[in-house]
Amino acid sequence: MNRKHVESSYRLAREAYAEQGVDTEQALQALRGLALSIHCWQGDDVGGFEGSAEGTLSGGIAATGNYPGKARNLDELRQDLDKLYTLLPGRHRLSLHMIYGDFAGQRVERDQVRPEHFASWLDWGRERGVALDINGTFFSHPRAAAGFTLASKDPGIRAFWIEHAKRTREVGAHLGRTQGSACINNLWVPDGLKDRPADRLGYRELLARSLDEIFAPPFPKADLKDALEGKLFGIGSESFVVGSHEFYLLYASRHGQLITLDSGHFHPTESVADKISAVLLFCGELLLHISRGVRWDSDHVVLLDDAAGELLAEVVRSGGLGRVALGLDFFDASINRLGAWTVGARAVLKALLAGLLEPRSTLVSCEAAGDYLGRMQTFELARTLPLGAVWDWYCLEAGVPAEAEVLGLIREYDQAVSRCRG
Ligand code: RNT
Ligand code: ZN
Repeated sequence: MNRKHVESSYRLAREAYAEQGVDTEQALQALRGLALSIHCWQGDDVGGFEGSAEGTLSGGIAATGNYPGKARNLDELRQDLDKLYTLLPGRHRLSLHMIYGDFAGQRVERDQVRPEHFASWLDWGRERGVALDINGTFFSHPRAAAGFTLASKDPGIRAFWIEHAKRTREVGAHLGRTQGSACINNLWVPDGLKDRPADRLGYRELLARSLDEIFAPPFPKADLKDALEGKLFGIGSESFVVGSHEFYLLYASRHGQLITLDSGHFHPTESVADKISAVLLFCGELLLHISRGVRWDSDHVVLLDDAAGELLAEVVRSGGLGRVALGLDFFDASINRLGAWTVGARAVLKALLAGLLEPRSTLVSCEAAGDYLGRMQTFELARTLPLGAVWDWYCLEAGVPAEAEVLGLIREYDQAVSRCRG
């Protein structure tokens, strides 16, 4: 990539944006300060490294495809992550699941996981300036095989998962305290029914009771922030999900947790972007799981499409920068996994940049004046402004490859590393 060329394209782009009242330098400054929370589970198809035969994914989520080269252990996952971070401009967090602890070949039950199992992750993060987030793992386990965890009518199963959730909070608080940056603990459980339920209320009462127990121990918000992720349906829970969006939204707003909005967890015609301003008004903060559903909650790699564009632009428009945690949640096993990660994470950053470069004051003043044609045409004009030139410049300035260089680097890694894994 010719640096001179990128630089002169950027200079022209800067002028084009300036004509629309947009300061590209200010937008890039804002983007520089934003951290995504990269989901570790794209690297091994949500398998984790518990050292057991229970590695098959369950709980109504599925990673389809059998592209070679997935990470088979922590070292390989970290190797892939190191490469990934060289391909992303900016400094980004890493989101772990409890099944990614460093168990050193030992079988550690989910209700026994402790902060020390994440000591090597803390070292890893410290060396790289990467802060960690956490997720409880309430799936891919014999005690979740009946489809229920925290809302189970079996008291033994429920107690087991309540303990797991408590352990997850302990791990999260330890991570947050040690790294000096609050760890977000996201809780998602698959509980639900395939067919028409007879006792919705009963299950929801149980889930609420479990949450009350889980969140009873107080932790400083500076160490730990808890988030709750609802869902419309999953494979095997087509008719009823106990932890629906309304359930968690109300629970979270009443008890001070964050609501998690996963872009794949709503009806396909429902706008997740529209929810951001509403939630922020009353909750102050929220967590996104940025994903791309194709017909259903399919967790496809995020692309710079209309849905991602609207979602991330709404974060900017709603004053959500710094208040909306930007988690990623997709997993594609049909292509090189580093490639999936890179394309998806960069797409989110591009969507954020597009949001930051929106001719905001023109749009808002047109709207306020009832000039809806003006607003419409300004949105249209914004679409063809030279976003790519600003993005490439941002990447080069950050010391990472411009857009046209990405594919070659992933192919190189595919040949030199991924495909050698057998
Ligand atoms: C499942 C939820 C959940 C998971 C991850 C692996 O539908 O989206 O966030 O994808 O925890
Ligand atoms: Zn999610």
